[in-house]
Amino acid sequence: MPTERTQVVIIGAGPAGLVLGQLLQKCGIDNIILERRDPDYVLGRIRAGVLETPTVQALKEAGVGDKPEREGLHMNGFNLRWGEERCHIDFGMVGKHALVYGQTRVTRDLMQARQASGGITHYEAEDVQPHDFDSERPWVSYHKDGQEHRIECDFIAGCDGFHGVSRQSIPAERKQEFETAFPFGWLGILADVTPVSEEVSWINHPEGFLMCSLRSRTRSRYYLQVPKNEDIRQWSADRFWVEYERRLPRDLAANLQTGPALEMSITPLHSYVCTPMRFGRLFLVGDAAHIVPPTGAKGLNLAIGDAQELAHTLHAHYSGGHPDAIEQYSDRALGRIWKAVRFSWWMTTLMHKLSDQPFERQIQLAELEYTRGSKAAQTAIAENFCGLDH
Ligand code: FAS
Ligand code: PHB
Repeated sequence: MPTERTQVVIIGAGPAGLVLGQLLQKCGIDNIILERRDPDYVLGRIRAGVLETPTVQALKEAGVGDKPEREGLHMNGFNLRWGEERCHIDFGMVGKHALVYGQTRVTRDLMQARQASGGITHYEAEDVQPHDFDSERPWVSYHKDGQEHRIECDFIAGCDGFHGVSRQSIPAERKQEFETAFPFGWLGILADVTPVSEEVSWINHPEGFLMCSLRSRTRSRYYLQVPKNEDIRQWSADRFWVEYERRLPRDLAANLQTGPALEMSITPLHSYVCTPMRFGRLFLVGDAAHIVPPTGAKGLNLAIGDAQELAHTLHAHYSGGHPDAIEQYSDRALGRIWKAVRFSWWMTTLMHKLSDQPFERQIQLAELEYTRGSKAAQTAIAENFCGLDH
C-alpha cells in the first residue's frame, strides 16, 4: 500500500478544510487534504453569502482576504420586515460591517491559493477513514485510482461536513449531541435578475418567511420558507416567482424582476452541536461539529472561525511552550459556537411561521415592534450578526 507522511491530514476541501490548509501552510506545518468529490462538484454547491468581520480577517491571514474586500458588497445593515412595517438594523451602531461575497467565490479563491502554494489536495479520494486517533501515531486510509493509500500523520482534522466520516467515526458514548429541528426549510433560488433592494431583508409573513439577498447588482439570491419535506421537483422558477411576489411587501414587489433559475435547492433548518470537538488526535471543524439554521448567516463564518482556531492551536503546539493548547481547542471553539447557535435559533424563531398558533405570531409581532423602538435591541442584533470578537 503506497504510504505518505505529513503532520496534519485534513478530511474535506470545503471552506473549513481549505482555510485550515492555507493557515497551516503559512505556519510551515505540512498538511494533505483528502476530498471525496472533484473540484467542480465542490464549487457547484451554492450556499452562503455573508462574511462577518472576523471571517474576513481570517481569510486575510490565509492570504485570500483582498478579493472579498475589493469585490464584495459592503453590508452596512439589513432590514427586518413584517407586513408593510420595517425596522432597519444599522451596523454603524457597533462600528462594523459585513460583506456579501458568495461561498462559491471564497472556495474558488482558496482552491487557487492552495494550488499556487503547492499544497497537496487529493480530490476524488474514496472511502477515507481515520485510524488510531487515540494513539500517538494516527493514520488515514483512502482509495484512489483503484489502490488503497495510507497517510501517517500527527493529527487529523475532520473538515468533512455534517454527513462526513469524521464524526461518524466517534463512538456514540464519547459524544454529547445537542439538536433541534424546525418543521420547515428554505427554498432558495439564484438568478441573474436585478435585486429588489441592495439591502438584505428578512421578512416575517403570516404564510412563511422570505428573504431578499444578492450576490451582485445583477444577481439575486432569494429564499422562501417551505414545509420540511417539500419536494424540489414540485417547484419551477415560475412557481417560485409567483409565491415570492405574493409574500413580498409592496415596495419590494414593485422592484421584483424575474427570470430563469441558475440554481434552486431546499435546505432543511436545524441546529446541531457535537461536544467535545476533539477526540485524541482527531479534531472536528465546521459543519462536521455543528449546524445552524442559515437565518443568522453563521454556518460558513463558524466553519472558518473553527479552522482559524485549530490552526492557531496546532501552531502553538508545534512551536512548543503551550502544552495545553491542544486541550483548549474544544472549549474555546464551543464558547464561540454556542453564542452563534443561540443567535441563529433566535432569529429563526422570530422570523418564521412556527405553527398555526395565533399566540406565537403575536409574540413575534410584539418582539418586532419592541425591537423597532429599542436601540439596545437593535444594537444586540447588530453585534451578533457582524460577529462577536473571538
Ligand atoms: P462543507 O460541507 O462545506 O465541506 C465539507 C467537505 O467535505 C465537502 O467538500 C465534502 O465533499 C467533503 N467530504 C464529506 N465527506 C467526506 C469524506 N468522507 N471524505 C472526504 N471528503 C468528504 N451558511 C451560511 O452562513 N449562510 C447560508 O445561506 C447557508 N446556506 C446553506 C445551504 C445549504 C444547502 C447547505 C448544505 C449549507 C448552507 N450554509 C449556509 C452552511 C454552509 O455554508 C456551511 O456552514 C459551510 O459549507 C461549512 O463548511 P465546511 O465545514 O467546510 O463543510
Ligand atoms: C445569502 O445571501 O445567501 C444569505 C444571507 C443571509 C443569510 C443567509 C443567506 O442569513
